[in-house]
Amino acid sequence: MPHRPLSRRQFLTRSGLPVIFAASLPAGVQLLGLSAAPDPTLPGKHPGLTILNDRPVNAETPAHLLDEAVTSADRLFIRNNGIAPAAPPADPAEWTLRIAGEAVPQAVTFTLAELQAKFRHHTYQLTLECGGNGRKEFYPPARGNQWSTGAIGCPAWTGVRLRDVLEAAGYQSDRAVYVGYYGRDTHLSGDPDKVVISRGVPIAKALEDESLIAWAMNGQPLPLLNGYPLRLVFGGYPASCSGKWLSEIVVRDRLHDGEKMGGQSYRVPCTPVEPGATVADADMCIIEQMPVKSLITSPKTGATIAPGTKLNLGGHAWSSGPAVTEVAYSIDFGSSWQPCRLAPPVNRFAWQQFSATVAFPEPGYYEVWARATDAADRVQPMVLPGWNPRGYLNNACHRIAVKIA
Ligand SMILES: Nc1nc2c(c(=O)[nH]1)N[C@H]1C(S)=C(S)[C@@H](COP(=O)(O)O)O[C@H]1N2
Ligand SMILES: [Mo]
Repeated sequence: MPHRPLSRRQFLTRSGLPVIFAASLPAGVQLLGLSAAPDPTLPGKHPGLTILNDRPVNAETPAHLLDEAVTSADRLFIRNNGIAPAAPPADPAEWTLRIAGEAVPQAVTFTLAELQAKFRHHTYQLTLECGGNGRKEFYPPARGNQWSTGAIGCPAWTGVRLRDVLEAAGYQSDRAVYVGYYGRDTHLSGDPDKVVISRGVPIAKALEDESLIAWAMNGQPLPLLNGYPLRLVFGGYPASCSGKWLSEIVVRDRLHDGEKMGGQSYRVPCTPVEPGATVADADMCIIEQMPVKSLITSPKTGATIAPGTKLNLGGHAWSSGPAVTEVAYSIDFGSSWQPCRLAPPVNRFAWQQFSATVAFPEPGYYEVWARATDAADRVQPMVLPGWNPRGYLNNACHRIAVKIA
């Protein structure tokens, strides 16, 4: 998706100054800005979020703001491919969700009120991570939002099981292959007939207990920018599968071929390639499971610790279903590793908290690195893993700088 330059009016909202040659700003180039003034706050969002783009809106969360075990709604990142609905629907109870597709003999429509009344409610803490989280580190650079580490969060989601709704719609299990979604956002071109994004998951993933059609985050209605009033949530899969402003689900008898399912979007080379390679669409495979990963959320990078004092290190680790079994930290650039304490997940696809009390031998500059291993014996790489054209799946160890002085 090419990024449009910020319009004159849009930049005015940031600094108060017009950008004189705004029309000449090449697509994708970010303005440096003049001061350290915080970004304007997005509706319902924490002022500390970093805004990467404002059309479409994309904002990530600095690591230290993700310290909570359950991510607050105002701290969850935003990734929009198009223009979000400008205002919430007048009557959210009347919001409709249609279930259709080749493997549904007769399309069925439920209102949100009917979904809430007819099906059992479930709550799970599920990680939502953009497949492009960490893209910023790829070299040669990859096109797209330059996420650092903050396109991740793990709130508690409440809704109904996708499986229960598909069963009530009479889907044909012998024909069902893939589930696709449609949402009520608008294409950047403004063309009402153009679909912004229509991705989905294989039927086996759709039928898992934790696969939700959700209307609440941490017990409150979803924030508008995160899909209010209704969205899908699939933990452990790229967040692009979790459709927002959900209006339709199609149960396909083939691989879903919606917008951004093919080409180079949300796909990686089926076999590793050399950095900078051009890869034909036919040699690209859809990203399914997300890799094992961890994030240090305390202290904030750059912390100063008095000599002789111990550092309380903390953060989260997650994987795509197999639990994280081990998190280790290093203060010597990965030469040696010490174990962290690690909590079990509250449910499958929830992140887990790690902590350690770290001592430093003498004053100076250090980096603390964290590395997670999961029950499938997958280990985070210390440096950037497989380069790919669009910069997906960077699960390299997270690191922070610490000064003992
Ligand atoms: N309708 C719709 N759903 C969408 C998107 C979108 O642009 N439109 N973006 C997807 C992508 S790429 C991501 S990473 C997640 C982000 O969810 P969040 O904005 O709630 O953090 O939503 C997904 N669902
Ligand atoms: Mo994404």
